[in-house]
Amino acid sequence: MDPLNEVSKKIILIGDEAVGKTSLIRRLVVDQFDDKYISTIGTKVTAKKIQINMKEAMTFLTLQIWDILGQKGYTKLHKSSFRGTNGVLMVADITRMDTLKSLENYWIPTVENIAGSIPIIILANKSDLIRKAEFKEKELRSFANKFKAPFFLTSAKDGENVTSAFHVLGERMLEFKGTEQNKPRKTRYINIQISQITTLIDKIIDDFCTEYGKFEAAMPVLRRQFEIAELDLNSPTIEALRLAIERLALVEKDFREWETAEANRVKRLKWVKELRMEH
Ligand code: G3D
Ligand code: MG
Repeated sequence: MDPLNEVSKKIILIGDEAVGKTSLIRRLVVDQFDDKYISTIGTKVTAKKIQINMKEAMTFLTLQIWDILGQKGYTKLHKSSFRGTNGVLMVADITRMDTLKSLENYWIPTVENIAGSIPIIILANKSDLIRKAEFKEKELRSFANKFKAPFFLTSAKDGENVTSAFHVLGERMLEFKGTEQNKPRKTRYINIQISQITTLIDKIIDDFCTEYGKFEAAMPVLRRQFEIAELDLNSPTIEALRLAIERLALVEKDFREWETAEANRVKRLKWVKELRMEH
């Protein structure tokens, strides 16, 4: 047994809004369900070390867990976020059938297009609300079989299967050999309605990240400024977006020339104006 077997992998949790992604991360990392931790976790990449015993070898696996920002339609943002991902927890909410459909129609193809066929685990979260369930374990099983993925009924609230789900993903990633040759796959064409404001915010995020240089470093900055501007990516308003643009310009003036930051501010505000005129 090699006690010095240490590996680090990037994983992401994806799925529709409010399925419980942030809560699952919090449950794994701090073993809490309470909201008081929500402001710290979810603003950055969280690291969690787990131990995996396989074939008589023990591996210390550090999971870099990404709580992905934004729901469907943030295509540029997600493209950058999913890059380099080694494994995915695909999360649905057991009380909403549409969240399971979304995995099939949107999230799974989106991940496959960007990261290829990497290990995925399907989670039906909120198992504590089983009485309100819109789908049963049987349906979940046949759904997961289609993607040859393990599945779990989890509850971030009472903790059921949360640790197991992360562990099984860990095992799959350690077994997975495909990374080097793993070419992105073009799967089904995804046809969803995306609001114009979502498309615009996605473009502004991309623009800011380009200015900043490094995506991973730009993300916490964006999250922080969006928080201050009260810009909720899942239900954005024009007012909050304008404020966010002002905030980003202030930040940009710290690392870019004043003229460049100012030109970016004006350019982005113009995009917002054009959006308004189209209505
Ligand atoms: P998201 O990160 O996927 O958007 P959140 O989802 O983790 O923010 O959770 C969305 C809501 O679902 C939260 O409720 C959260 O408390 C609740 N939730 C998450 N996981 C579970 C679970 O396993 N069981 C139950 N009963 N609720 C859960 P609020 O009320 O804060 O919006
Ligand atoms: Mg969240």
